[in-house]
Amino acid sequence: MSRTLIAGGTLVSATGATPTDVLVDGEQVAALLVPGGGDAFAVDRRIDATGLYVLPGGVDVHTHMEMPFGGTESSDTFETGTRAAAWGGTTTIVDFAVQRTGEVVEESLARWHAKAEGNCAVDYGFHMVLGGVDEDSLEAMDSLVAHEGVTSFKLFMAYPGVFYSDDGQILRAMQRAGDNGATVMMHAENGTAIDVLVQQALARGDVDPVFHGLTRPEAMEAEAVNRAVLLAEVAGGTPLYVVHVSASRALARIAEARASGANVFAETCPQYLYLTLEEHLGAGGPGSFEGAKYACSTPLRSGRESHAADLWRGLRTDDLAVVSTDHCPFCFKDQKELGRGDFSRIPNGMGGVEHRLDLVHQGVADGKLSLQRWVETCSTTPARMFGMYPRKGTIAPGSDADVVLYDPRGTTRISATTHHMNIDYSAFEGFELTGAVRTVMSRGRVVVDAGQYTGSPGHGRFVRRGLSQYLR
Ligand code: DUC
Ligand code: ZN
Ligand code: ZN
Repeated sequence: MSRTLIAGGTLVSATGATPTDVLVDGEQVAALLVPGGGDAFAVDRRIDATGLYVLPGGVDVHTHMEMPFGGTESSDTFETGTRAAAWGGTTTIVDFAVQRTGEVVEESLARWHAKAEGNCAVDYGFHMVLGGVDEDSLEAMDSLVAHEGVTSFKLFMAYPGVFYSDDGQILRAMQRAGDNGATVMMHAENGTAIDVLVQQALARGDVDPVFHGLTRPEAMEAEAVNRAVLLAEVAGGTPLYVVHVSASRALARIAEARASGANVFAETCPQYLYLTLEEHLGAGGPGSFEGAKYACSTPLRSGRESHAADLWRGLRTDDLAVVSTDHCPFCFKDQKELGRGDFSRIPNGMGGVEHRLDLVHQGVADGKLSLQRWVETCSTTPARMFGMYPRKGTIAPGSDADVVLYDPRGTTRISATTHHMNIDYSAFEGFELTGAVRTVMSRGRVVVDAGQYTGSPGHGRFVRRGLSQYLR
């Protein structure tokens, strides 16, 4: 067993920042020591963390590697996507295994295991998308929770004919989750109403990417969030986690449910904190297809309204508990281009798994978020929310030695020419951010250091998750 001492750094956790030395033994954290306290131990390697933050590895609980969607497949494989995650200081992902209508849930899960096993650079778990709620899939929920370490299920109120569940199906899945302890994750947009708006826009000849956002208005997200909150209440208080929240009114409904004491939780993603409908989805103006790079659902919101400021506030108040990426990359060439002349055919999604820690740290640099809250929303809470704590999400004796050394005075310049994701553009091209990942350790192994990747496919292991540890 090899021993490493990380000395001279400032340990940043969800509760504070303290000068601390960290002793790693094999794959786990062995001890936290006062500065200099590690000098008494014989170690194989000493990492100098002077001037650096030492934080628990990032936990991104919303990614889609090699996912068939929108007539194509997301462009990062488990190998390329988890390597990019490692570059950005994310040491655990939770990806979505997908059951489509008519498929057997256990077989779908097995397919996703086959894609990931032996290929991941960092540890990974799975949520299960239920594309067809029926007696068999309800039974499968019990079995995945009890035996497979899959304890969260995503349902869609959007995409009729693809992943869509109606209210009765949602209620039944929530009731089942209420019984077996699982968390229901919700894509909250009113898909049947949106489809009407989409058809009307196309009939008018409004085909540019910006109409992707204009046909998915804030009200459609807020309405669906409201319905999901009330269905979870009717189901007896099943834990509900709303994914990719982008709009002020959706957030307000979540805040209201939380103020009433409900087990309602939510995430947002960096794209909603930084990018807007006008500047990005509408890039290039009428006739331009540039905005296709920014087509994701829920969509980017208007920069003339207060969405981004409200989302930052939600992160401060815990109405938004988590920042994930919804990493679902499609190359511009040949993939996004499927939607030229018809925005409804643009594959929905953006790549971002590599830059979440930096983009949220910029909020710390700008005074929008505390240092502790950065670690809490990007690592500790996602680990607790999805049953991985304290193995993940903290640096404590016995936890996995997933550690990031972060230079708060460094600079990260985002560009498709330098990023490691398998995507031919960056939604954050040209961003210059305060802070930089210097060293990344995954279960005791240094996988990124001083601009070099030292990991390997297959190092990452499947994480069997327990029930949520974040319930109230
Ligand atoms: N929802 C997601 O969560 N990811 C990709 C596309 C979508 O609609
Ligand atoms: Zn979604
Ligand atoms: Zn997603």
